[in-house]
Amino acid sequence: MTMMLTDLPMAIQRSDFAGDFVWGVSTSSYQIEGAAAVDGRVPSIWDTFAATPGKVRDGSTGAVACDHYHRWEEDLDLAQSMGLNAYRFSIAWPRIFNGVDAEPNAKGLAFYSRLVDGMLARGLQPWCTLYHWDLPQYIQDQGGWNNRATVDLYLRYADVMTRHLGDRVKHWITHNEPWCTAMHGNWDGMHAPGNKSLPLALQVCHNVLLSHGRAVPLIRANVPDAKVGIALSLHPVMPASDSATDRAAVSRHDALRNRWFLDVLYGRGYPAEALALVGADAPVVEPGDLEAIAVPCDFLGVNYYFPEVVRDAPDEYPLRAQIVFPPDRQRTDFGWEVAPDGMVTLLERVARDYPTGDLYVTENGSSYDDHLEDGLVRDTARRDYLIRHLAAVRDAIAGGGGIKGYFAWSLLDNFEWAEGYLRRFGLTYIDYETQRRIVKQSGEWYSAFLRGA
Ligand code: IFM
Repeated sequence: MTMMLTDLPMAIQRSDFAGDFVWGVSTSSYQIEGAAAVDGRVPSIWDTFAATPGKVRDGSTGAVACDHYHRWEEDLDLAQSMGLNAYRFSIAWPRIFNGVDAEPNAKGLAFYSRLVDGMLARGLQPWCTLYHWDLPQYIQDQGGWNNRATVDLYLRYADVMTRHLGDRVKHWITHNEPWCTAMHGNWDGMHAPGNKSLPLALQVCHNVLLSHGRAVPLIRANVPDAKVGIALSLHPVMPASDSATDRAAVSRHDALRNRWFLDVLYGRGYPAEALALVGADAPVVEPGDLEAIAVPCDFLGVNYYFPEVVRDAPDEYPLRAQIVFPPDRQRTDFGWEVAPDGMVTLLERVARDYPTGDLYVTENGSSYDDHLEDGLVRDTARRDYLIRHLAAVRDAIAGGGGIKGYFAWSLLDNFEWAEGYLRRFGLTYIDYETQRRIVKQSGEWYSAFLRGA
């Protein structure tokens, strides 16, 4: 289905949003930094996973990626030239600690210090994610997130980073998309470390959420004026048909996909509906865990990409529900449905049902098969996706969702996990042969929008 330009809410402008609205882009360490063995960085689970034949579709790794570790000044210049006022990045834990009992690595700390100073010098508010999936391999070798001791290692890492950067970084995100850490990493095995066990995934999920809950007071103690939150990947869930069975399947799917995170973070414990479905596969929860996880935060980050459509599927364990892909939907080249209305539904629902404090869209973006032609990348579809989703944010604000900022995914094309370099999400094209950066038409549009042109 082709979107006509006339269907677009072209009238959208920056002045439709509050003057202090946060306009950013999101990035993550393993996806852009490269320099895998430089300045004392040790392997992460993604180095190991990507080096395993068959795990990443094009056989690639993040060893070089966008070489951002060496080209960060150029990349921050790009972000600044787009007219952004914020920049979301993550720290590579394997650059900071090279062993369980090691002292922090001064070169790793210095890199992030330079990066943050570079943001501030360019008028970019730093938004730091502590964990975006690149767990040090030596921690995985001791059980990774399935081992409760990893929570303590994470707290030590969070302590060091917030002491080191807290004088300049005020916005902290404990984890990016714990669903992916837990479920892709340990249930379907699509991500590192590649396990395939539901009980393992649920225990990992619990330990990750516990590490979040325990880290929040520690971050606040180190950075008194900190704003702390977590970024969840959430999906509105729609029924494949109007049948009562498909609608019941929606509730079951939503219980694990969304409420498993939202309910526990906001003090309701794990949803009874999901607990009944997973039965003995539920995680071990120790006394005090749920209270720790439900620590009040300053904001919630919502990463929105697409709705999930589900149907009743009695044979599917544990949810008796199955995701389907209706053929009549507009989709990106990655096959993800383009549904800005879903973002309105999702943001309004989260704001209505949970005491989240401020909401930020911490990721939103689209992957298309871009081509560099005559020095230009005419990614009209991504530009239109961006316009329509910004209009959706505006509509969700009008509908009562207290959304205070929007971060596009992503500044640069990058290593898209199990898809390697086959998927491009950037507002800027990367020519991986030369590492040349070319701002795409979508990036030019975002820039014009931000400048009020
Ligand atoms: O590239 C990822 C990112 O690391 C986490 N959120 C979704 C993006 C697109 O798949």
